[in-house]
Amino acid sequence: MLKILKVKSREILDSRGNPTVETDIFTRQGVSRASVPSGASTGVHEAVELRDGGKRYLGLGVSKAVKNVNNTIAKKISGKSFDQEKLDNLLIGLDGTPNKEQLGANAVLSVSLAFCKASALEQGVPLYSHIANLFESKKLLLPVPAFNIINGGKHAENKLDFQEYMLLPVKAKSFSEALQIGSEVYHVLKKRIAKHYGKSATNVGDEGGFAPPMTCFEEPLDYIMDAVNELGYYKKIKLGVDVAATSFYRGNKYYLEGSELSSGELRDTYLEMAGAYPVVSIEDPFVEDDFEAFAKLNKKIKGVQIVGDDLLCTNQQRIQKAIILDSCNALLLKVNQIGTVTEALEAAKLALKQDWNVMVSHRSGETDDSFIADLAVGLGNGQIKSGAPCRGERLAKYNQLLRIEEELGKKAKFGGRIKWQKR
Ligand code: 2PG
Ligand code: MG
Repeated sequence: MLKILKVKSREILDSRGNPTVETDIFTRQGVSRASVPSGASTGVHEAVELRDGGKRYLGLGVSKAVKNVNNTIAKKISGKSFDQEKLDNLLIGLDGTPNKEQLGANAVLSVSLAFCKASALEQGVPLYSHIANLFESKKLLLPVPAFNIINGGKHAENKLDFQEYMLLPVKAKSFSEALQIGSEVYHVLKKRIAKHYGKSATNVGDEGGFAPPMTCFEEPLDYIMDAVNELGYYKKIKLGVDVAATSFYRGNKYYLEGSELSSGELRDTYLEMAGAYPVVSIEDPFVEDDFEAFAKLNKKIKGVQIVGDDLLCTNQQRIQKAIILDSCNALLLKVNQIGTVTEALEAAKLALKQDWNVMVSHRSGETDDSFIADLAVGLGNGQIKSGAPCRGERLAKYNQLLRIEEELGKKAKFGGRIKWQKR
């Protein structure tokens, strides 16, 4: 049990320049600070991010959420002792709604994350070790990074409908080698895009990937593969996409690159894509509530993980439903979709018990908080996505993984849980 002496929350800005919540928890050992990220392509079933509305910050202020921490939550937890589960249960009860709309998931999560860091500090262990203990995980594992190097969808002002085109150096020997591969491919890709589309096409989207004026999903995949081949990394890498299909779904149809597709036609498109490119990960291939369409693809496709993000929203009930219907075989784990560390760990546990893969994920609006890097190592799930190997808020996570790798030395194992090749 750890005694909380004081709690102090404030409004800061995220990587898109929008307000978000940062909270400090004071214990006898010192101050532990955490801030929360924010999505753009948010699932409707996510926990609620409390925003002020009104004129200030164009309605996006979080002063109410900050007040909820500094008043309501602080009153209940200051001077009292907790472990993570006890604190999170108190926060869930204090909010009292299924989606944390009363206090705001942003308010609740900032406290939950800061407390997790404070607990590691109190025990004098690294955050990843503390998370591994909480998770009862036996192994620490450096995750394979999924670098989102071309941005589309809601993260960029171009015509690409798929939101993210990712490079996964699955056959790198270590996390540091994976990061090096990611960085080299990123820079060669930049030159190739500049050559064909002009320099302004190398401007980047929200997650640090390029946002060139490409128009069909094959183009980014071709450009990435050309850069990979130029560098001789063909055998070391695989590709992934986050389709975020809800963003181009209207009235029972998918509007992809000017064509109107049924979910069956879209499924065939994915099957062709997986045949033509070394794609091993497809996230949110269909609209967020179509568990059946996911299941049909999951059944047909081989050697590819089908990742539920908007579909699952890190929510145990939705994961349970996807398990029953066999809708996917991987969970995208976003702590702010559910709002507490305990619930996020439970969601991961449920998925891993089913032998699913788990990919720990950032949000498109981020801060320099690197919690998810430690989270991935502590869970030992083997995968993380934190955007491109570019922009400070993305690299805060990748650089933390470098430090962890250094600290673990010979014990630093890399990417072991990923089993898509066998599927
Ligand atoms: C996603 C995420 C993160 P956002 O869809 O997976 O890449 O985007 O945070 O906008 O939901
Ligand atoms: Mg997604």
